[in-house]
Amino acid sequence: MFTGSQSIERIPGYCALCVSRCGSIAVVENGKFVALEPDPSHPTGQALCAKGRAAPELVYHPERLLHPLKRTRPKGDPDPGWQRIGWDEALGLTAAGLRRLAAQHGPESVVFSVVSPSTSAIDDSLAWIQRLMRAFGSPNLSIAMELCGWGRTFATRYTYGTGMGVPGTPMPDLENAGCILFWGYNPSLARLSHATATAAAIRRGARLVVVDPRRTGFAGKADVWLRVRPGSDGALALGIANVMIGRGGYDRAFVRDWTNGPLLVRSDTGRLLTESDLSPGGSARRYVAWDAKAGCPLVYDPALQRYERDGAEAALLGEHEIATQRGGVACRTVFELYAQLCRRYPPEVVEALCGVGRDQVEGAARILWDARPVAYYAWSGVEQQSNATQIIRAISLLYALTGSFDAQGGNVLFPGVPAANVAGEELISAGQRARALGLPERPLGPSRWESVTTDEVYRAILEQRPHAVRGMVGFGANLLLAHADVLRGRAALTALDFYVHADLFMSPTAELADIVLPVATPFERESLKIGFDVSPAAQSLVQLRRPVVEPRGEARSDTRIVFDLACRLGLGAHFWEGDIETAYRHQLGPSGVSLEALRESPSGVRVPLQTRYRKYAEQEEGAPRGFATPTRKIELYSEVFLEHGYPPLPGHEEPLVGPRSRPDLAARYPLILTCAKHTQFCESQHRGLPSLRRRAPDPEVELHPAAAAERGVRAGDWVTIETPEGRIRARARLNESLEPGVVCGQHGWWQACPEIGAPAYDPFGPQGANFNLLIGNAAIDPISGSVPHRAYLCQIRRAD
Ligand SMILES: Nc1nc2c(c(=O)[nH]1)N[C@H]1C(S)=C(S)[C@@H](COP(=O)(O)OP(=O)(O)OC[C@H]3O[C@@H](n4cnc5c(=O)[nH]c(N)nc54)[C@H](O)[C@@H]3O)O[C@H]1N2
Ligand SMILES: Nc1nc2c(c(=O)[nH]1)N[C@H]1C(S)=C(S)[C@@H](COP(=O)(O)OP(=O)(O)OC[C@H]3O[C@@H](n4cnc5c(=O)[nH]c(N)nc54)[C@H](O)[C@@H]3O)O[C@H]1N2
Ligand code: SF4
Ligand SMILES: [Mo]
Repeated sequence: MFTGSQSIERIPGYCALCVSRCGSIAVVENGKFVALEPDPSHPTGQALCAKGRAAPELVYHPERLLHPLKRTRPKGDPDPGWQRIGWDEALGLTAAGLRRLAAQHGPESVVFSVVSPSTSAIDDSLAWIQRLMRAFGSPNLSIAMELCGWGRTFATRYTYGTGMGVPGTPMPDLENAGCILFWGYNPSLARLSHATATAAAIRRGARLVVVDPRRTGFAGKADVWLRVRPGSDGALALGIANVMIGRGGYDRAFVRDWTNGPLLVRSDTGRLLTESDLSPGGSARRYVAWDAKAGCPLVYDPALQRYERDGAEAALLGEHEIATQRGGVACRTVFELYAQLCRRYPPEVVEALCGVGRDQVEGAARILWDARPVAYYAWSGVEQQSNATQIIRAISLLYALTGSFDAQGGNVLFPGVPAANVAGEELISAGQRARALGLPERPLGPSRWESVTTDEVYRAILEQRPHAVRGMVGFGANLLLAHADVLRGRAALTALDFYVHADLFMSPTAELADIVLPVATPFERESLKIGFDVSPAAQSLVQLRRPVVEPRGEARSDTRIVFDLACRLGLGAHFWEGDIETAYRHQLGPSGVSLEALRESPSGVRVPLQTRYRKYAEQEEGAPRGFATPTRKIELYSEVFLEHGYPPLPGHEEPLVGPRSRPDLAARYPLILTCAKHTQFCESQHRGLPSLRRRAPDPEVELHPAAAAERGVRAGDWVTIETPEGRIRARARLNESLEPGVVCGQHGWWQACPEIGAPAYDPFGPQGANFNLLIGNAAIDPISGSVPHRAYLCQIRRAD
């Protein structure tokens, strides 16, 4: 549009800055990006948050990296001696460095460290980065999986055979839910598109249950808010399940037909009873239930998902002496064992363990049943725990009781627009996959899927265990702000032979690289998005996001960097010889949507999709599809866990750094420390954007007025937070809704905002505010390596 000599352009697209990916319109005046506005015609475009509205400040930020840089002075020197170089030299040096490491130490000696797609626009490029990593031959992706995605992506697979809540897996069907359950999840700040859908659901009468130690926005609106003691969530889930089972308020038919609840467990070995236990010719792959009608064992064949006798009635509860080939063995059904476990958590025990009133436990159990179907989402509150895996299992089992899995209004696998998978799983050999760092210690953990924990990376660099890591390719990821053991992390990154890092800003982590590459913001680069995850309507949208303005300086998209680097590494054949358009065409192939059509419709093209429910019951090759687990049922009981020495049922485990497990520490550090994301900023980013920093100038810690008064602390005072690991400073914010023994901090503070005179913070010392200096990597989840950023012990004092 031209008004006089002014040109105003309104460009549809979406804000890619976080997991919400809100539909938006960029306003460009005379070639300058001046504003980002919501696009209500987009399925995720109802609203934008302050971060999205600050997008122009991000694009034009004076400290953006604009040129490739080369270090000229040794690491550890206070002056890195950054020298500006051209892209050709930067990519050449990078390819040479990586090839040398691959030749001398194997490609597994290079870790690919990537910012989480939940906090950034790396979603644009993640599949291509994974493709590069696999084509290169490294199985070591460091992407904060142990803190952010383990529960949603992998831990739930041990129960449902699928992730829950990440792209390509079931999502809460908020539009149709009768009851919404948010467990350690605060979408009001974390995912705006979920927040608007939840607000709409509440308006039409959906019920809401929130489990959170803090009274978040939705906790304030909930029918039941369960103020759980940090890290005791497993006991709470078992306790709610106990009430549901005790009252018969659960979906008995679903549990009987679609979980492994009816299968018998041998009391002597803990194994599922098999047909081979019963008779010489019996199969070890067929299991045994109890036929309630006939009063005798009943063989179950997981391949056909059928019991041996039609019309038989598998009993859910019960204990039976079974005549095996080697004599009688007492057996109980899985569900009997689960119900017994739950009975150890009656409301009064839950009250004592979790700090949640009995009435509320009962109330939650009632709502989850009466107001079903239940749609749920669990996130950071339960991911960053030393008992994360079993908490997530306990919640998964509770959810199974509701029978809402893949039911309308439950958690539904929405259909997706067909597209080619380009993440390159086929490009890495099984031999290389087996070199993922964490596999020897945690064979069921993230490394099974080529995701490694940061602690594993630090150890492999510093101690060469289980093998040496000498190189790193960083696409964002601010490891030294995002992860525990900060000082060890700094030592590790300093010790790398070769580290290349692509970023928007020179973060404290980037500062330790040999080569730094400038990345374009999402508003300066094109990207293809196939489906927006949160609803069927959102899933049907394919959009080619246009760049709003040209990249500043020499900044390039991560995708461009990946394709160019691939060619330099001799991997061009896997990357369409560097031609991104052809790669997009390949990706879009199965969808039937052309790149031309997408260019013509910048608001996106909708591909009609039909949502089907309860797909587990659909017939496939003569049997119901079932679930992708060993028993083809939802696994309340996990034999896989048993085989690896972990409890097959998710009994409650105390947080490893907590008042109950470490009374010795609790005497000196009497407060329970948790943390939460910041409304104004994503993780360790955005502190330099004036409009955001003005609203939140200082790092804060929330504490109860009573805890504050006891320490002579008033609102706004600077305090120190101290743990056995370290000490930092923050400003006290009083919060009456907390349990008085719980405090809640913030992570990610390092960057200054000179425009408003707001300071930087030392990431490595006690005068700074790097929360993760407070957390160690010693006490972690044995299965996943998750680190307890959400349940630790600390002391707070007034700062002098
Ligand atoms: N504004 C903003 N949005 C973001 C991000 C951001 O940094 N800022 N980050 C993005 C990323 S990477 C992610 S992973 C998502 C995360 O999104 P969320 O998981 O919603 O993030 P949080 O607010 O950190 O944590 C959710 C809640 O967990 C609670 N909590 C703390 N300890 C416990 C506990 O022991 N048990 C339970 N049940 N709850 C607990 C906190 O009080 C908090 O309200 O958000 C994404 N979106
Ligand atoms: N105490 C505590 N620690 C936590 C958490 C917590 O809640 N509490 N949350 C954890 C979680 S859930 C996560 S996901 C991690 C997050 O940790 P990280 O994944 O490291 O995420 P950020 O700190 O948001 O950003 C890291 C860097 O990515 C850069 N960046 C942003 N966008 C892009 C892009 O498009 N391309 C490239 N190349 N770079 C980009 C930013 O400039 C920044 O320097 O932190 C974890 N650490
Ligand atoms: S919630 Fe905010 S930062 Fe995230 S995509 Fe939406 S507007 Fe962007
Ligand atoms: Mo995250």
